[in-house]
Amino acid sequence: MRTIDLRSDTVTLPTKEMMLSMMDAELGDDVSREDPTVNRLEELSAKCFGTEAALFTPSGTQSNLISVMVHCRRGDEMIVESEAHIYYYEVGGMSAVAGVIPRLIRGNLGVFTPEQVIDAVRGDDMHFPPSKLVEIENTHNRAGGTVWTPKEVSAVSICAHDLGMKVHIDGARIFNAAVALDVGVKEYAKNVDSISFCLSKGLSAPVGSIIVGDKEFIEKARKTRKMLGGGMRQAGVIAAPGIVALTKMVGRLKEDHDNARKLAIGLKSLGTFDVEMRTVQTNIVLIDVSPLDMNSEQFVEKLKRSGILAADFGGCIVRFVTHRGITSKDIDETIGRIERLK
Ligand code: TLP
Repeated sequence: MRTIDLRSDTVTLPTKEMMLSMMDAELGDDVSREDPTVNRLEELSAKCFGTEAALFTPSGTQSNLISVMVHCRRGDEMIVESEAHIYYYEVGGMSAVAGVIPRLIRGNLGVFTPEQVIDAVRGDDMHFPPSKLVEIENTHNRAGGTVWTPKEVSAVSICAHDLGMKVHIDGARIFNAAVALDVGVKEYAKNVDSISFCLSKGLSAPVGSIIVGDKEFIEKARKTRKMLGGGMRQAGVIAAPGIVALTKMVGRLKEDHDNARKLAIGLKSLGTFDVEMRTVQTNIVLIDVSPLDMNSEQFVEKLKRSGILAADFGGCIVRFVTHRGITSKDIDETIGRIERLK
């Protein structure tokens, strides 16, 4: 029985073109900025987002941490959605390493408003930490891959700037958002101070993430990356597939979105558990298995026995993520196997 791996788009393997690009990559010492392939990836990324500069890092987690460390000082406060990846899944790095305290606000499907930001800022009373950063996650992972529109991002950013704060987007899956709305990622970069995005999720590169921003921000980010141990030497070997990811893989994300929708509709039609259709906007499907009198851990275990891998999202929520390794036929097979579960 073929295993169908819907745990995450992080499981995507590099394409043959990516593998070949590693063999041919021109290399140098990237800490001294002498790796032509890394330089090319960074230039390409900045161009793509319309920013002055970009920085290649080993992971989305490190990109987010670097961004927080550049935008904030220890003891500062950051306004963040209550289920944001940076708060939920990044080992508390924002506090443990950057010394930043989170102020949580609850979004609607991951999206919050300028009014909520205004409410969250408590001003410079003696008792409160300075609010210095607003973080937006697009697409929002735990909300189910939900999309912020450029207009929603701009409204929050303008408000944050008026209040003296910077804005960072965790755009690990920002290309999914852009493809879903048929807009360019430049639209998201217009009013924010930094964006991180991942090459190694739906875009299928084996490693890596990028931060984009203005020159001054990226210079500081480069130094902070070095401090965190993320200064890499002949990093062109991993940047080369990143170039393929950025130039060749964005268009195909629509296929993942179509497969996610097909999966959601198919699972809903089984009528055995709840499927939150409002959140099926990109490549993520969340189901609530409580009608089966099971928790997510038990259901994921049961799925595994039928050769389907999904992610335990806590409580009764199970997450399925579509990606390049999943075909439309795999979706039919998944729905069939779930229907036959005993
Ligand atoms: N997300 C992973 C897991 O960590 C949960 C996944 O399978 O979805 N921001 C967002 C929105 C993410 O979803 C992730 C990874 C990251 C940052 C971190 O990226 P990496 O794994 O490169 O550190």
